[in-house]
Amino acid sequence: MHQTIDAALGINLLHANQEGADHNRTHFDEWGVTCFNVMSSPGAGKTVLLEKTLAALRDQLRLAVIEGDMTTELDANRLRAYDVPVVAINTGRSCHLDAKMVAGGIHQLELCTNPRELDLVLVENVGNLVCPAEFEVGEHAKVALLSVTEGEDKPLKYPVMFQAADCLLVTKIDLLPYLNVDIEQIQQNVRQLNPHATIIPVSAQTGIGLTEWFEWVHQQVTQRCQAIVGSH
Ligand SMILES: Nc1nc2c(ncn2[C@@H]2O[C@H](COP(=O)(O)OP(=O)(O)OP(=O)(O)O)[C@@H](O)[C@H]2O)c(=O)[nH]1
Ligand SMILES: [Mg+2]
Repeated sequence: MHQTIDAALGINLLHANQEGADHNRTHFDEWGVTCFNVMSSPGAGKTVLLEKTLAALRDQLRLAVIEGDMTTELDANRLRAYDVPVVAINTGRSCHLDAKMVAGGIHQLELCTNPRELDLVLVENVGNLVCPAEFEVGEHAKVALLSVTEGEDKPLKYPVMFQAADCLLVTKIDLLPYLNVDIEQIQQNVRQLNPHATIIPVSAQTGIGLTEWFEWVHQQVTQRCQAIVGSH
């Protein structure tokens, strides 16, 4: 009985969240802005990747960040150094961002910039390998990171994020010489769950793979612009 009530509550929660996510996406679409939801377990390298991305692309694309963390503005402050609009959301006890929180972030963004002048909003989700993938926030693409230090089995044990990802970055590959981990096996395990994801091995430390990532970002933004022009 309790299980039935819990399941129904869960479905209602996800349904309400989905409506909020669709609402956020409608705003992004009206403004001609692409939005990525960047997700991983804690410490896989999301903020370092965003730092590299802001540094490399801020002269080519108009960027903004919505930064989700349970507490503190530590990551948000790291990103503010790149002179792009950064909004911090503290989720308190919640282990993921939801659509309502991101709607609040979007309104804060509107106070500090004209969203119609942006090309891309990067949402860094709370570090967690499970829950963020269940709650859409209005993104056009999901970007998941898995660091090589986490092991080959993680996609199979925690499949939801890997099934949903449009792009998977296998991070910290500079550490491979020091680990007993098979990067081919990581990629095969992801492929088994999600044959269509773009998989890019990267190291933010050495820069390997970052050019491919930047090209993927550009491609997504261009595709969205063309879709908007086509719909008018
Ligand atoms: N060796 C190596 N270390 C990295 C790389 N990328 C990130 N790191 C390190 O990994 C640690 C965590 O990086 P963050 O970017 O803060 O990770 P995060 O995913 O944003 O972490 P949370 O926001 O707490 O979930 C830091 O000490 C980084 O310097 C990389 O490519 N190679
Ligand atoms: Mg971070």
